[in-house]
This record gives sequence, C-alpha cells and structure tokens, in this order.
Amino acid sequence: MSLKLFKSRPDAELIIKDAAKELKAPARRLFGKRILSLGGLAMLSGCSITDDKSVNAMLRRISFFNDDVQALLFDPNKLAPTYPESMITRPFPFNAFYDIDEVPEVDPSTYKLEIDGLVKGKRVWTLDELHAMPQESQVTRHICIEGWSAIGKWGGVRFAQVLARAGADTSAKYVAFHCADNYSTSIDMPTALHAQTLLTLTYDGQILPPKYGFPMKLRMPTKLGYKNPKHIVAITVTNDYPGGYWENQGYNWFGGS
Ligand SMILES: Nc1nc2c(c(=O)[nH]1)N[C@H]1C(S)=C(S)[C@@H](COP(=O)(O)O)O[C@H]1N2
Ligand SMILES: [Mo]
Repeated sequence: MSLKLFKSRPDAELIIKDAAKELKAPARRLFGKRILSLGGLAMLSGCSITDDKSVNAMLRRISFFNDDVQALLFDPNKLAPTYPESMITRPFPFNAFYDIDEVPEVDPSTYKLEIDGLVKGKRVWTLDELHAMPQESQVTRHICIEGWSAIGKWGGVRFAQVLARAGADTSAKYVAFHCADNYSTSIDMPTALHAQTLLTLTYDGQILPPKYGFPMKLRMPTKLGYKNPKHIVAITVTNDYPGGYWENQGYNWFGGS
C-alpha cells in the first residue's frame, strides 16, 4: 500500500515531513517510527491521500489526533519544573498578536470578570474578590512557540478554587477565555484543575502590568505561551469546542509544553 501511494505522489517526502512536524513527540513515542510512511499516515488518520484536499484533511486529522494523545498522556498530578528567583529572566519578554504600544488599557474601577456557561451561579466577579482569596506564587518557565522561553514569577489564585467557588461543572470538557484585546483561547478541564494553573494578578510581586495582561493572566506552566490568556474578561465552562485565536489558524489545540 505504501509503495503504491509513494509512487502516485512525487511530493510524498514533503507530506511525510509535514506530518512528522504535526505529529508531536508523545504521539510518535506511542506509535514508533512505523507510521511515518504514507501508508502508515493514511491508516492512522483514516484518510486517503489522493489529492491536496485530502492531504490537508489528513494533516488536520493528525492535529486533532495529537490533541487526544496529549490529553491522554497528561498527568494531572505531575508538576512542571519551578526555578529559584535568581533565574528570573529580566526583562521578561512581551508578546502579543500586536505591538507593545497597542496593549489594551483595562480600567480597574469598572472592570468585571464574567464566569458563565456550565456554572451554578452565573455572575460577575470583581478584582477585590479575587485578591481576597488565598494567593500563591510560582517561578516557572513560559515557552512561546515562536522560539523563545523565559522564566518569570506570577502570583494569584488557584484556578481550581475559582472554578469551585463559581460552582463550575468540572465534568465539562472545556474552559474558554475571552480577552479585552479580543484574543481567545480554551483549555481542557484536567489542565484547568491542575495545581499549578493560577489565575494570576501579579507579576514579580507587583500588580500585573498592562503589557503582561492586567488585570489577569491565566498562567499554566504545563502549556505553551499562546494557551496563557492575558486581559481575561470572560470565562465560559462548556462542552462545545471553543477553539481560539491561534488555534483557529492551525496551532495545536492542546498546546502542552
Ligand atoms: N490577550 C492575549 N493573551 C495572550 C496573547 C495575546 O496576544 N493576547 N499572546 C499569547 C502569546 S503567543 C504569548 S507568548 C504570551 C506572552 O505573554 P507575555 O507578554 O507576558 O510574555 O501571551 C499569550 N496570551
Ligand atoms: Mo507565544
């Protein structure tokens, strides 16, 4: 099968290279190198690879498959590495889908956080309320898919506690985030409940500055940078796949680091 396919597609090597890029390390570990042939990929994805449309469909299928494998391999009790404060990267890099002079200015006096969807009491939250909850801090590494990483110190409330207080249905699949700059992302519930997932209000001991996401950034050392939303204004607990700004443009949805 694979030989026939190979002959019928002179671009086979390129397709396999693309698929290998799509197929993240855990999936490769799980299945070994065997599947990295056209026949193997066709079998794995259940797609035929006869034209460009079907190749794209296959690559998309593999990306969803990666999400499933990463979710399967995610250990909710395994902690990401933490670092001494002496290792904090200074200055910590800024990144967004726009330049630093376009960072949104959120007014703390009128700011309200909405938590809705599959929660018992749909309502808005004030910043004071979140500051009054038990605070924790962590020094962890933020890894951006664009090829840089940096160690920073964030402080805030365990997101699991926020969800508990909101009466969230923690058997729901997704938690979605909408941001003041119209950015959006969404995460799986096991990651939302992870002990190191913090709804952060401070950076390096100071109120989170605008560039790092005032008034709050969801910080997850178990996920890549683009999964960590800044300037959150609304949180939705849902079973409907929410996608996200970069995810809708082809970034892997699970986005584990
Ligand atoms: N609201 C919002 N959140 C966002 C982004 C964004 O553009 N808008 N960019 C993401 C990406 S790709 C990265 S790497 C980090 C950068 O966070 P930092 O500016 O604190 O380093 O924010 C993430 N969260
Ligand atoms: Mo990023």
